[in-house]
Amino acid sequence: MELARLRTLNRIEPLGIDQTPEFSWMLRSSARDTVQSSYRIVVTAGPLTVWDSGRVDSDAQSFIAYAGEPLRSRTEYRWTVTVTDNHGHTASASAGFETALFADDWRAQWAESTIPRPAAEGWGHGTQPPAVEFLRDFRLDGAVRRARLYATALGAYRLTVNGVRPDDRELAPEFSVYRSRLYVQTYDVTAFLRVGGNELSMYVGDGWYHCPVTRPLSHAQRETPAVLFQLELEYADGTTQIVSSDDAVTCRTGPVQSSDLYWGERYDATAIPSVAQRARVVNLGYDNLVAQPLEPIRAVAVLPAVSLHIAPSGDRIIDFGQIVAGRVRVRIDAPHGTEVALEHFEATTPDGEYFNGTLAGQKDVYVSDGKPQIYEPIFTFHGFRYLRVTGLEAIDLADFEAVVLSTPKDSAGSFESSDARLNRLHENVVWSQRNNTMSIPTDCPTREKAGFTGDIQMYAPAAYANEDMTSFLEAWLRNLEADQLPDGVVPMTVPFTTLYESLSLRMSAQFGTTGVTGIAGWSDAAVIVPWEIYRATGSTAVLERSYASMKAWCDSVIDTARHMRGSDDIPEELDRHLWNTGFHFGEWLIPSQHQKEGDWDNTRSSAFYVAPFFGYRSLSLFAQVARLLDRDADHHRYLEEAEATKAAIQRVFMSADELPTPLMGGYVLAFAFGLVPDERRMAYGAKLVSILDDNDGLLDTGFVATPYLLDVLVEIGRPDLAVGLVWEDRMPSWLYQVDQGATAIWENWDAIAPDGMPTTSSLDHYAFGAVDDWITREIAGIQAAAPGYKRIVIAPRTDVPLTFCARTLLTPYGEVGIHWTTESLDVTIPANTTAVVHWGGDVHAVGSGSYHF
Ligand code: RAM
Repeated sequence: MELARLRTLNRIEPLGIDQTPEFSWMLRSSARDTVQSSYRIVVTAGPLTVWDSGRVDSDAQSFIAYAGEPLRSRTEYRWTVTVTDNHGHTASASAGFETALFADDWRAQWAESTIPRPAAEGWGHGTQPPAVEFLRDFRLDGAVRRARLYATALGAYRLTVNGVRPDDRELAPEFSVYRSRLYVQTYDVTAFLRVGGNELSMYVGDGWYHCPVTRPLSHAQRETPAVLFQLELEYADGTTQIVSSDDAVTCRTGPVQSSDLYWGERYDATAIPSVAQRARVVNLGYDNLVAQPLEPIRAVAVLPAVSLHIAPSGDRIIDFGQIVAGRVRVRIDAPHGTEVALEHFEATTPDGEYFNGTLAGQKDVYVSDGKPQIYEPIFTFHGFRYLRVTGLEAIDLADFEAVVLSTPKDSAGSFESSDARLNRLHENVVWSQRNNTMSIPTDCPTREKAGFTGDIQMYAPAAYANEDMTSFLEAWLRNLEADQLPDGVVPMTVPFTTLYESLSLRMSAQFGTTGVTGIAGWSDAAVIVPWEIYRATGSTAVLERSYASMKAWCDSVIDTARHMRGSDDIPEELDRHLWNTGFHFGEWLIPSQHQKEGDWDNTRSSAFYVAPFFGYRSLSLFAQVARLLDRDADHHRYLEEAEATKAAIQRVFMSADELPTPLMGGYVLAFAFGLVPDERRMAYGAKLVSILDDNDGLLDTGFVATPYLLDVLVEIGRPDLAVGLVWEDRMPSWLYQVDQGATAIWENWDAIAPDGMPTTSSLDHYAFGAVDDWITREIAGIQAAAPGYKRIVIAPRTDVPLTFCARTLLTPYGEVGIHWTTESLDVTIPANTTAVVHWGGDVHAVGSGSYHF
C-alpha cells in the first residue's frame, strides 16, 4: 500500500496560502478490499512540530483540516501523513505548503500611475490607453538565501525581476470581486536576484479591472493602474530586509499601446518608452487582499497551426483545428514599421471567409521594429479556432502556434468508446470546460467572458467528471458571497460588473421591480454549486463555508414570494409561497422559443414555472444541508418552507393531468425536482413522451432543463428515448454539432446552420455539455451511491449502440476505471471504497481492486 496525490487545499504544494489548510491523500494498494483504518498527520515548520494529530482511527482521507498552533505568516511547512489499512500495511508520504504574507505584515504602499489617462468609455473598442510599467530599483549588499515577493495590481500585470519572469503565470491578479477579494500572488524570486543593483518591473495592462465591460461596479472603481508589492529578503547571514512599493516607484509607458480583453492588444515594437516618472503613493488599505486561492492561469497546451487557406476575398486564414481560449504566438520577421494584424474568430463562412459574430474585435496588432521577434500578446486572450493574418508578406505555418490558457486542474478522467462521434462530443465538452475555466467559470471566452451563475450551476456535475474543480469553484463561491447583496440576492454574473448591473436594472424596469433581483436558475447557484461540490467530494466543510450565503439566498426567495404578489388568479395563501415575480431568463434558449434581440418577453413562456420550481429546489436542498450540518432549527424551518412551496406549486400548476404549458422543460423540471404528485406521474410521463413525439422526437429544452432531460426519461421508464436523444443527429442535437465539425460545445443548437453558415451564437459554451455527466453515469456506468464516491455503483447501460466503452474517473479516493464490451466488463475500484456492480443481470458487491466479469 502506498499513498499518492497529496493535496493541500486541493492544490499541489501551494505557495502562499492564507486559509486553514485542509489535507487529502489517496491510498493505492495491490491488495483487494483495502480500507484505511487510521491516519496520523504531523505538520512541521523547520525543526518544530506545530501539529501532531496523533493516531486517528478513521477512514477519512480528504478535507482534513489543520488543527495545530496558529500558522505564521510567510512560513514554509511540511506535512507527513502515515496511514494504516485493514490489512495491517502502513505507508507515509509528505508534502509542503507555504503561507502567504498575512495582513499584519504588509508594509508596502500602493503606487499609482501618474501618467494621464482618459476616462474609460462604454463598451470598449480597443482604444484603451497604453499599459503602464512600474519600476523599482534596489541594491542588495550580499547573497540572498531566500526571497519571496508578494504582489498584486489594479489591472493585469506581468512581473519581471532583472528582466526575467520568475514563473509562467498569466493575467495576474486574475478576475475576482476586487473591492473585497483582490488576489495577491506569491513568487519565489531567490534565483533571480543578484548582489548589487536589481530592478523589479510590473507591467500593468487593463485586464479585467479597467476593461469597460468587466470593470467592477462603479462605486468601487479606481481609474488608474496601480501596484502593490513587498519583497521579503533573507540574507545568507540570517539578516532580513524588505523592499516594497513606495515613493521610489516610477512609471512609464512602453510597447503595449492599448490592451483590451475583447478588442485585443496593440504592440508597437518601435515605440520608445516614455521617460520614467514618479508614481504616486496612495492609501488603499489592505483589507481586500487575499492570497490567491486557486492555481494561476497558465498556458496548458500549445497547438500548431494546421492549415492555411486563401479565402475568395483574398484573406489569408490559418486554422488551428480546434476552438481554444488563449492567444497566438507568432514569429515575425518584417521590415521596420510593418503592421501585422491577427484577427481571431471561431468559424468561417461556408466558402471559407472570415466571420466574427461575437461583438468583440479579438484583434491583436504588432508593429515591427525590423528585428525578428516572437510575439504573443501579454494582456488579452481570445476565443478562436481561426486567425486572419494581414500585413505579412509571406506566411509560414510553422511560425504560428495557439497558446491555450486556462486555470490548470487535475484531470478527472478519460472517455473512449467504439463511436467516434460520441468520443468527439466528449472532447468538445472537455475543450469548452478548459476554455471557460480561466480564473472564473465563464459562459464563453469571446463575446462576454462573464461569470454567469446559471451556466456553472447547471454544468458543475459534468465539470467534475472531467477535472478536479474544488479549489477553482470554492474560490468562485467566495466571490459569489462577496457579490451577494445585503438582501441575499445573487446577481446574474459573479463577479458582477458594471455592464451586467445596468442590464439587471433595465430588466427590473421592464418587469415591475426595482434594483437587482434574483434570477431563477442563475441566482440558485448559491445553493446548487456548493451542493454539487458536496456530491462530488463528500465534504461537508464546503457546505459549512457556504452556509450563510446559501441561507441568505433562500431567505431572499422566501421574502420575494411573501411580499410580491405574483398573480391575482392565484389565491394569496398559495401565492405567498411562490417565487413568481420579477425578471427571469426562464429555461433560456429553448429551441422553439426564439429569443428576439432586446426583447425579454419570450422568456415569460417558461419563467412562470422555472422560478417557483427553482425556488423549491433551493429551499429543499438547503433544508438537506442544514440537516447534514446538524442545524436542526434551520432544517425544520426550511423544510417547512420547501413543503409549503411544493404544496402551492402542486395546487396551482398540477391540479390537472397536464401542466399549463406544453413545454417539455416544465415536465422535466417537475420530475427532476420531485414535484410531481404521485397520482400524476403516469399522466405527466405520458404527456412528456407525447410532446417529444409531436416534436418529431427532438428535444426542446433550454439551458436549465436539458441537464435533467435524459435522467427524467429514464425515470419515467423510457431510457430508449434518452439513448435516442444522445444518438440523435438532426438539429437540435449534440451529434448534429459534431457532424457540423464542432470542436467545442455550442451556445445554441443551431449556432451553425445546416448549410454551414455560422450565426452570432457562441461556439464555445459549456452549458449544454452537461450531458457528459449523464454519459459518464449511464453509458460508462460510473455512479456515486454516496457523496464523494465512498460507495460506488457500476451500472453501464449496454442497450446502446456501442461495442465498447472505457472511462476513468478520479474520485476523492482514487481512480475508478471501467472498460466494457458486449462480452465483458473490467472495473477498478479505488481503495477505501466499495462498489456494487451490475452486469449481465447479476449484482456483485465488491471492495477495492480490479475485477473482470
Ligand atoms: C448569455 C450568456 C450566458 C447565459 C446568459 C443568460 O448571454 O452567454 O450563457 O447564462 O446570457
